[in-house]
Amino acid sequence: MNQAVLILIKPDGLKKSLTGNILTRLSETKLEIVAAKMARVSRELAMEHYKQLQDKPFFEELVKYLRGELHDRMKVMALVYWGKDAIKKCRDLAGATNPEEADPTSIRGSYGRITTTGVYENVIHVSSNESEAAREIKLWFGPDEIIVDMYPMKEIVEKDCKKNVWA
Ligand code: DAT
Ligand code: MG
Repeated sequence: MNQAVLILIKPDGLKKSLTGNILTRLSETKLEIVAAKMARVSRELAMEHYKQLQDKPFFEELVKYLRGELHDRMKVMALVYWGKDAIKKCRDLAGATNPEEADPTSIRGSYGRITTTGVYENVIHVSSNESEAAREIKLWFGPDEIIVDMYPMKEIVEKDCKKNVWA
């Protein structure tokens, strides 16, 4: 069964110039990339993304980390990978949440670290299951940004909606 999974290259991954290395590692999965963009991360988006963890003592630092406040770049690279067992394949390559415990050949084991203030800088986010993937992908992408139809959508007509076009 084809699955979709959200991958975020987090601000530490971008700052360390790891985008190419990470995409190369992920290409080992032979999955298809069906959406990709650079995204600014508002505080609301970061809090919504990690809402399951809102009661954890590290939540505030985690939100700052995802926003890029710890790496002076307020952006992440967001991608959707699509294919058979996509979640397990990507999570196996990513490695354990704690980068010091992750298999050293995994992405997090190779490139992650725990800061002296206790932030797990683990380079990438990978959705943990199908329902989380659906929630996260709909949070980060609109239907027109994904090149396969994976979730139900509807057409709406927005009146007097302002948007930027090329001048
Ligand atoms: P994962 O990212 O492997 O799905 P998660 O969803 O449990 O792990 O946690 C989300 C992020 O929160 C994780 O990538 C890093 C951070 N985190 C988790 N546990 C932590 C801890 N004990 N201390 C600091 N940060 C933690
Ligand atoms: Mg998770």
